[in-house]
Amino acid sequence: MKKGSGRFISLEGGEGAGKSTQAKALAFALEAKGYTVTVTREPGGTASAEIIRGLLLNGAEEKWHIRTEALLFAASRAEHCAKLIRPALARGEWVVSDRFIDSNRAYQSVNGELTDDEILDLHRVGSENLMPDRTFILDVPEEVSAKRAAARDRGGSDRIGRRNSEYHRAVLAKFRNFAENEPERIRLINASQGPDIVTDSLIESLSDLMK
Ligand code: T5A
Repeated sequence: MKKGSGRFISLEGGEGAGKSTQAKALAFALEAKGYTVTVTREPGGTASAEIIRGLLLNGAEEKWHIRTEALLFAASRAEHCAKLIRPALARGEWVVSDRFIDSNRAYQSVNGELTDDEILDLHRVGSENLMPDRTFILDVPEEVSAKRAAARDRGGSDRIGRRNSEYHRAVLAKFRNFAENEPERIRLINASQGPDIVTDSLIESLSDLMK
């Protein structure tokens, strides 16, 4: 069943905040309301973008310079937007993406080498500035996020997940800052609660887009 026009939702937050869990649960809840939903993720989402994901997330920390890393995330997103997200939206579907541009803005700017404007410039060139209609930052205290990430990874996190706690704390501060500065698009969600309660909060915060 298909209803209304397509909407683009992204889920953001630190490692193990529950984004993948909520992407599936949100899609299920939207489908129950009669929407057709495509669930996807970044980096990745298409066959070629998943190859870039492997390049980015496997291997040693020093494998990529931070500028190369930012470009590769932008390249993966360009593929994802052109081949999966835009076509799905054009068909009138809802798209729920586990991470998108705000992860790029948060993770690749914390060391100060790249500015937010530079990362947004890459997005303008690569993805013609496609922005989500709504972005949820799943906010959990550091200790909860660490526990959930450990349960998920069983000890082996990826190249970026392995960065130290100071780095991840700075990423979380960036996300909270985005929500404060862009309140219309970006909503901070308390994701420490049980999964069903979190999904209910997401659905409630989408009511204006469902009209
Ligand atoms: N990255 C990404 C960048 O640096 N720049 C970019 O531009 C982009 C797009 C890969 C890495 O790439 C970086 C960020 C990352 O370091 P990823 O694969 O999304 O990105 O990495 P993670 O954030 O680590 O991804 P996950 O998607 O695996 O974690 P989630 O989705 O946040 O957590 P989830 O849902 O898998 O849950 C983790 C555990 O917690 C439980 C789950 O059952 C699971 O065991 N859980 C809950 N438990 C209790 N209550 C709840 N509400 C729960 N929700 C989930």
